[in-house]
Parts: sequence; structure tokens; C-alpha cells
Amino acid sequence: MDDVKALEAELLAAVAAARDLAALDEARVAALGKRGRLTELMKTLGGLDPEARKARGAALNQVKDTVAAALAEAKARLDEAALDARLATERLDVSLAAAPEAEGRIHPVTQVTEECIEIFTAMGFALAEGPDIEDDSHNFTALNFPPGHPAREMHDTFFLPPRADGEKLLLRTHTSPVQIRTMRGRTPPIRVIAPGRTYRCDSDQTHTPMFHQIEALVIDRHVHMGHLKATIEHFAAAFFELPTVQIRFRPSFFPFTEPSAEVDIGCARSKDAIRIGQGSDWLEIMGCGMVHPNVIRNCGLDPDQWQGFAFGLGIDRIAMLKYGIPDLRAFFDSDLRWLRHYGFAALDLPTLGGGLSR
Ligand code: 2NL
Repeated sequence: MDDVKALEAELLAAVAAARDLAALDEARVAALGKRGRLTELMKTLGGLDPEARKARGAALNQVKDTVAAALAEAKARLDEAALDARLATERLDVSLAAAPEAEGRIHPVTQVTEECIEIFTAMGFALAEGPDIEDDSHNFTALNFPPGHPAREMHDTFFLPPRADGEKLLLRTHTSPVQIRTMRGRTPPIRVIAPGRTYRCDSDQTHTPMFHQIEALVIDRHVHMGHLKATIEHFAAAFFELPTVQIRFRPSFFPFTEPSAEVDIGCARSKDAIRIGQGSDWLEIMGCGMVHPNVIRNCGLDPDQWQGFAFGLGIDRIAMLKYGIPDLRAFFDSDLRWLRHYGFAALDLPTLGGGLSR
């Protein structure tokens, strides 16, 4: 039986020598596999006489159990070592930032547009949009600009080359055509805002040929200027993030409203700063009025049944006021250094609850 003892020692040594799971599996196959050393010896038992077979069979089974136990123990040990090695190499440093700070910046015009949308949608206004390229009818005629009226020339319109039928399309000079389309497309009550790009052939310190406007329109029965004033007051306070603001109406003229007014907001002016919400100076922020009966009629509604108010303001201008941006023309220079200074963090969306601007 010395050969069996020697084999056991040899197989156990092979198990102990295995440095990894692959080597251990080789040792297992070499000992207990189909052609393993022990398996081969088991096959020789059949040729022995019963007494010898019994004794040798028991001895071989003992070796088999001992080797199997050593294999299991070694596997457990190597499994644990392999896991430790993985944990060491695949370590995640949770103190590192999950992602580098986003490089991109939100343009002040986009930010202020979103702020206005947030304020007006909370008041129950819906968002309306329309094409930048318009026809004369939606941009002027429906809005009560009579043909040849000097107000048309005041808009410094960009016209496209005439089409085959002679019609000259144009770049909308205000967002009002969006509201014409809205009034024609649905039945009152209507509460919409129309923010977007507008175009006028005008370029100096305070005018760019493309600029941004937001207009609001309410059409309902029994709408009056009190509703207009309260809406503007609420908007101005929310936009400038103040508890209250002073509002003043000055008579004005627009072809599409009657009466029409210019809206001033109370402010304090010093040498190089304007402070909204305090002081005894006034600053013009928008134009407004009651929708002209002709405009209501032009949209297929009966002006004896439906009234409304509307107002419009320049987004670029109120962005400059709110965020202290001195030069309008820098808005459209695409200068990254300017955008890094005046821009907003990409995911910091304006909300009424969270404060519009942070
Ligand atoms: C301004 C003045 C204003 C409107 C826009 C409007 C639209 C329709 C009917 C009547 Cl469909 N009015 N919009 C009304 C008054 C003033 O804008 O100075 N914007 C910068």
C-alpha cells in the first residue's frame, strides 16, 4: 500500500502548488479526471481477488476523499484571492467628480425666454409658435395696418425676392402674426404667449437686425384694462424677482390696439446703474393695449362678443436690464469669453419655486 500513500502525497503536493484556479483545475483533472491517476488506479481494482480489492478499494477511496477535500479547500482559498485581486484593480474612487463641469453655457436670451415662459405658463398662458418667414397679410393687414399706412414703413421690413405670382414674403417684424394664426385656428377663450425671433432692417448701438420678442394675448368675454395691468404687474414683479413693482401707463399708438399704452417700471438711476423696483425714475419696458376691434374681426370673431388685451416686449432688452449686460451687439458676436461671463449653467433651469435666476 506504500504506492497509495506516495500517490496521495504527490496529489496533495500538486494541489498545494497550484497558484491559480486554472492550475488547480489541472491538478484536479490529473488526479480525479476521466484519465486521472486515481481514476486509472480504480480501474485496476476489478482484476484483484476480493480480499485485496476490498482493502485497496477502501484505501483508494480514502485518498480520493482526502484529495477532493484539499481541492475544495484550495478552490475556496483561490476564489477569495481572485476576488481580492479584482477588488484591488477595479477600485472606483468615489471621491472623483462623476463628470467634468459642462463647458457649454446657456445664452442670456435663451435663459430669459425660459424665465418668461415659466412665469406666463404658471399664469395659465399656452405657448404658441409660428414661422419666421411670413406674408404681408399675417404680419400687417390682419393687424390693422392699412395698405400704404406709414406704420408699415416704420417697421423697416426685410422682404424676400418676389415669388412668381408677385407676392413678396417677408421676415416677420414682430411675433404678432403668431397670434393672428392662433385666433384664426381656435375658439376663445385664448391665452397665449408667442416668444421668438423678429427682424427689422435697423442696426446701431441699441438695435440689431434680428432681435427677440415675446408677446402675450388674451381673448375672452368682458376683458378690460384692469386685467391687462394686473397681468403686467405680476409679470414684472416675477421677472425682476421683487415682491412688488411700480407700473405706469403712458398713452401711445399701435395700429393693432386701441387704446394703446407704453408701460414704464419704477427704478432708480445712478451714474452707471439702473436699479429696478425702487427710486423715483421710470424705465420703459413694453408696449400694450386692448386688441383693436378690426383685428378681432379680421380673425373671424365678433368684437361685440370678444375683447382682449395684448402686450409685447423685447427679450434682449429685458435680459440686458436684469443681468446688467451693457452692450446689445455683444449678444450676437458669438464670443465664447462673453458667453462664459454672461451665460448660464446648462442644467440650471429657471423655476418659480427655485428662483428664476441663480
Ligand atoms: C412693443 C409693442 C405690442 C401687441 C404688441 C398684439 C398682437 C395682436 C393683437 C394686438 Cl394679435 N396686439 N400685440 C400689442 C401691443 C403692443 O408690442 O413695443 N413691443 C416690443
